[in-house]
Amino acid sequence: MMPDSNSLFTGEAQPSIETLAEGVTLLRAFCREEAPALLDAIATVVADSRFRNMVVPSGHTMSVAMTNCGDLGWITDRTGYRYTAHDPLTGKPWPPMPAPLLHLAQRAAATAAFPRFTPNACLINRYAPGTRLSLHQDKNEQDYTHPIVSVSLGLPATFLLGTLRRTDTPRRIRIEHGDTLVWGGPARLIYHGVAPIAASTHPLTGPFRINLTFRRVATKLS
Ligand SMILES: O=C(O)CCC(=O)C(=O)O
Ligand SMILES: [Mn+2]
Repeated sequence: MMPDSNSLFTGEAQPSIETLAEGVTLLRAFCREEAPALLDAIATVVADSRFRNMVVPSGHTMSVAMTNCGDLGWITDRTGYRYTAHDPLTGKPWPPMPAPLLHLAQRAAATAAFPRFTPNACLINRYAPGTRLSLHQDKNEQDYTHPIVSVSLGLPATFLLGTLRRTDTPRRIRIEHGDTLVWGGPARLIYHGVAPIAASTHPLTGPFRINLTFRRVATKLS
């Protein structure tokens, strides 16, 4: 990646690669330059499958608004968490994964030493100020050989980086626009979450943080 000369003047972080734990890599500013194109691609997805607040099995409505692109999309409703090929709101297949998103995910995974990542699902999360995601594992994929690639755009967040044990206190990692986090291998099933987002405005996303979570889901789900 070219050094970002503007960042010398704006105080933005320089691109860097940081190993946070075995199998967990933080790629700072990895997609900051291409963020406008990524957001354009996300807008095309959202035009067909809009953001919605899903209900978890307990009946609670999630504060984070979500949609998906790719062959499969993650959903939750009163009956549980799962992947589906169709958007339950439209009855149509989820929008295809736009090429700039797929290529970004594959570049990020390769940079983090996962060279053969072929995501078939991308969950798109939209956080307004005050919204949060409680500590969880990504474990509905039924294939843990591929990593998770998590791309953050817009408002900053505090990512809660746990371990394989739910009871361990998570580390608090500040994540900014363009940062990309990859976890896999021995870290594939780590607990993680997002602390409540602070109120602010971002030039590209306004009052939101947008997160893309790329996954490889087993296609023969039991
Ligand atoms: O927004 C984030 O940084 C994490 C999202 C996440 O963990 C998920 O969608 O499963
Ligand atoms: Mn997750």
